[in-house]
Amino acid sequence: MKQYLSFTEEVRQALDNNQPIVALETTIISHGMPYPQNIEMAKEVEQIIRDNGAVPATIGIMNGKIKIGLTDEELQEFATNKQVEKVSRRDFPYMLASGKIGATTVAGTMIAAQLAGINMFATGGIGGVHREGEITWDVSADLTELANTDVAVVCAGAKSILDIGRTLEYLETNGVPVVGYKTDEFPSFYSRESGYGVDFNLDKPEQVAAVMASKWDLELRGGMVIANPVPAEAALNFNEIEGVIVQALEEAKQQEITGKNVTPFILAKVKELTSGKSLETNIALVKHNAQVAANIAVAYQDIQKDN
Ligand code: PSU
Ligand code: MN
Repeated sequence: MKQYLSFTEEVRQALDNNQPIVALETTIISHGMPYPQNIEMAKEVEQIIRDNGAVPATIGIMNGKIKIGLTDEELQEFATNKQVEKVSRRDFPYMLASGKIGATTVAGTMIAAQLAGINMFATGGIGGVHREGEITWDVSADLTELANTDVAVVCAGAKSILDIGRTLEYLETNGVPVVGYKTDEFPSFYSRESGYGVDFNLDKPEQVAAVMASKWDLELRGGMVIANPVPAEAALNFNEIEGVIVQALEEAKQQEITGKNVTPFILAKVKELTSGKSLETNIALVKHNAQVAANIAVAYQDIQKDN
């Protein structure tokens, strides 16, 4: 398995020295944001993690290798190359065998992080059960990965392009704890509210780290969702964004968009319909998630040292 992994020097040293590490995904760079905001965001987020005492490991696939940590040139490639594919669990074998360039989703990044021995990951939003998923069966592979792979994911909840209620039901069935970070309500990415609750509301990085430790000490396999609401000053109005989402979903249906193209199509539409306002919110929440993930990673490493 190790033959498929390739580490940057920074990440390699962090692993050797048991330093806290935070994984980052590349789909958010290649398919989630336009250039040049995507590359600016990617570099800023890495720096935020360093400033908070952890080491960033941005993950992507290139030349038949799973890259754990990317150089600035590689990041630039993910931010600009239009051939970059979106890589979830089912895409790994082909992507590695073909040597193509691929950006990892939440599911893909969790797989790679676990292979590398990293259990903390910061992103924007997770995939979930799509609206009308009971008809289309469009359920993100992110959810199955959360059920099975031992990585904690700090996110701003799930976009309400999804059926948040069914997404939370899926997570419950599969034993994935959903922690609200300083919130009782599961956030909906652009907004701090969704109308749905969380399983546990925790206020401190040490508390979240303790939950991670006991989950994995007990070998209760699988991930955790740490839902961290977008900072209030960057949040969008829940009802306004709902109108935009309904319109974007309608267009996706009319154009018969299916499979892995659904999420990128809707994300791009929402961005277009909010004339860029959603992009600012998106960047603000990812930065905040990176900071919280670094704080939790540091706290988790402290627990491991004490044991
Ligand atoms: N949700 C967002 N922004 C994103 C994604 C989801 O708000 O960029 C990306 C993530 O990489 C996520 C993927 O893992 O989309 C889910 O895609 P799908 O629904 O096709 O599983
Ligand atoms: Mn899907």
